[in-house]
Amino acid sequence: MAQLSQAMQNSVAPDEIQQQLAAGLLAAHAHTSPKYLYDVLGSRLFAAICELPEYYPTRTEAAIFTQHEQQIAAAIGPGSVFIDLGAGNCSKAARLFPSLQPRQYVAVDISVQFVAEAVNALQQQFPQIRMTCLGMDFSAELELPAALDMHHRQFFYPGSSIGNFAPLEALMFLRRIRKAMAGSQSGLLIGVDLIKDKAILDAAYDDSLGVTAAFNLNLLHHLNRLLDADFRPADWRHCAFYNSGQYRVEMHLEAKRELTVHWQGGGERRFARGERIHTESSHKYTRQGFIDMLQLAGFSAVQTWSDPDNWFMVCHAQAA
Ligand code: AVJ
Repeated sequence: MAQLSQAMQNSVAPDEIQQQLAAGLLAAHAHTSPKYLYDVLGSRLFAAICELPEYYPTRTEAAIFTQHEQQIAAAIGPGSVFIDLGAGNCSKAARLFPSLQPRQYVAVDISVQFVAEAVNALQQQFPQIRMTCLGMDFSAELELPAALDMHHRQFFYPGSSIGNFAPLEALMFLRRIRKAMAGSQSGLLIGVDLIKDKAILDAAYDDSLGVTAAFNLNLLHHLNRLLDADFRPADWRHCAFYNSGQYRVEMHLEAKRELTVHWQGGGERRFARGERIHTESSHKYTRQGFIDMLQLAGFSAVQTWSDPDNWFMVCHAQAA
C-alpha cells in the first residue's frame, strides 16, 4: 500500500473563495482564477482537450519524452525522490518510471482523493518505488514534509502548467521550487510551451469541435455552485486568442447581450454587450527566455529537448 499522508490542506475557506471570486467579478476588467475551470466536468473536458487535433501540447510533450527518454533519464539519474507537482492521474510520471527508476515517488495535487486512487494502483505496478501522496495547493506555497530527503529531489512539472503564471509569478514559483531542494543531484524537469504562429495558437485554444468553448463555459456552472450565482451559459461566448504583445493566449467569456449577474449576499454586476470575463492566461516562452528565467531562479546546467517544429520544450535544470 502506498503511504498516504495528507499535508495540512492549505486550501482556502469557502467564504474566502466567495470573496475572492466576487472581487474578481467586480473588478474593472472582470476576471477569475483558472483553477475554477477544473471541477469534475471541467477536468473531464480538459482531458478531452488533450485529445483534440488542434491541441498540440500534450502529444508533442509526450513525443519529446519518448524521443529523448534516455538523455532525460541520464540528466535525472536513478534513485531520485521524484516529486510530481499536479500529478492528477499520475500517468505522465508513471510512463517515465522504467527509465528514471526513482527511489521514491511523491504525487502532489490539490485533490488528494483523486491522486490517492491513482497512486494506489501504481504501487501495485511498481512495488520497489516508495510512494506518497500530498494534498496541497502548491501554487501558493510549497511545504513538503520534513521527513522527505532534501537531496536528489527531482521536481516534475509537465504540461506547460507554468504558463498559467504571469512571468514574474512564474519566476517566484521557480524560486520556491529551487529553495525546496539541496545538493548537486537535485533538479527540475519541466514542460514549456513555445511562442509560435498565432494561427496555430488560436486554433489550439478555439478548436473546431467546441470542446475548449465548453471547458471555458463550464466555469459558469461552477461559479453558479460556488457563489449561488445566476450565470446562464447561453448568454456568453467563448473567446480565445494569442495576444502577441504579451506572449500569452487569453481565454475570456464575452457577454452576448447586456445582462446582470447576481450572486449570494446581494452581489451583482452588470455586463454590457461584448464585455468580458478574463478566465485564463497561458504564457508562451522562447527557449532562451525560459532558460534565462531558470537561471534567475537559481538553476544551472539547463538542458532542453524539443520537437522538430520547436512547438514545445522539455527542460531539465540542476540546482546551482
Ligand atoms: C493546463 C494550463 C497547461 O494553458 O494549455 C487548455 C489549459 N486551457 N486549453 C493550457 C488549457 C485551454 C492548459 N494548461
